[in-house]
Amino acid sequence: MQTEPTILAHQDGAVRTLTLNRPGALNAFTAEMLVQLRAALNAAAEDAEVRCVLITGSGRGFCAGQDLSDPLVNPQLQPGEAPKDIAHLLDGYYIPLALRLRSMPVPVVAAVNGVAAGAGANFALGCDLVLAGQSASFIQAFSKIGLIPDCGGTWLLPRLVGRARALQLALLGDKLSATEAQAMGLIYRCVPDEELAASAQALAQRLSTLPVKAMAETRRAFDQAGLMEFEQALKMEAVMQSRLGFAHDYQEGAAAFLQKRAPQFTDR
Ligand code: T3D
Repeated sequence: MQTEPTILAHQDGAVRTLTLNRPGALNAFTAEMLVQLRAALNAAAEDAEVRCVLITGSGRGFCAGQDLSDPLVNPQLQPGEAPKDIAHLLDGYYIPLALRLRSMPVPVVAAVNGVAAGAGANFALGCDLVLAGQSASFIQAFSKIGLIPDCGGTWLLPRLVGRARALQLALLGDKLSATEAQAMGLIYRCVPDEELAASAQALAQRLSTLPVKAMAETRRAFDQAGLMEFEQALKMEAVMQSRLGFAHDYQEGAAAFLQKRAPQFTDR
């Protein structure tokens, strides 16, 4: 077992950076790592000092998805041994992780520094803004091992790039470069490798100064509106807007505009 933490946490101002830290296996997820990652996200969510989370990988990869040698999934069965039910892995680890990520009270930026494959790709795509270094890539590796996209892939991919391209990515499982991912609308932006860390940090610092409560509500509204009729979405917007209208950040934002000064947002 790895002695170093599989997730490193670092605070810089109001930004909490979480680094996936199993570089020898391209940061592939083990059960222990999935637990540590969820705990780190929980800790960030509960810490009032954190106004943005930044997730990246150590070494040359972002995350190669599920660690296929992890005893939790290892399909190299001994004679007479029954196959493991993948549902335990998804119910116990990936679903709580994906739900935690998607309900963070602050914006989450992914800085994809290398290959993001399988659940590693879909974990990155579940973040709010995805930046990638030019040499990074995205692979829906599931079809190559006889599985479907998980960690939210079936929901995220068609919404991000449309059904035709989602099927192309999922069925062929080809490596998509960061440049192609940006052109396809799968990610926010591709930047030169040497600029990734600084660009991601600058973006996260900028987000941390903005009204983060409204951002988390925007994510929630987008996720819910996709399942609604237009009129329902309008009504949902009115309910959320009403709540935000009573909050400090709106009062502060509007007052600061009228007083021609910089706003100080504090809601979370
Ligand atoms: O039961 C279930 O599995 C359910 C869970 C599903 C969720 C999923 O995420 S399914 C998808 C799982 N991921 C994959 O299938 C990706 C497997 N990895 C690759 O295809 C390649 O490694 C990459 C395309 C990502 C990168 O290729 P490359 O050539 O840059 O690196 P490499 O040499 O293949 O890998 C470097 C090391 O990382 C290597 O170890 P070694 O030989 O140096 O000791 C390799 O074995 C290890 N590694 C990479 N991916 C994984 C991994 N070890 C365990 N699991 C991995 N997923």
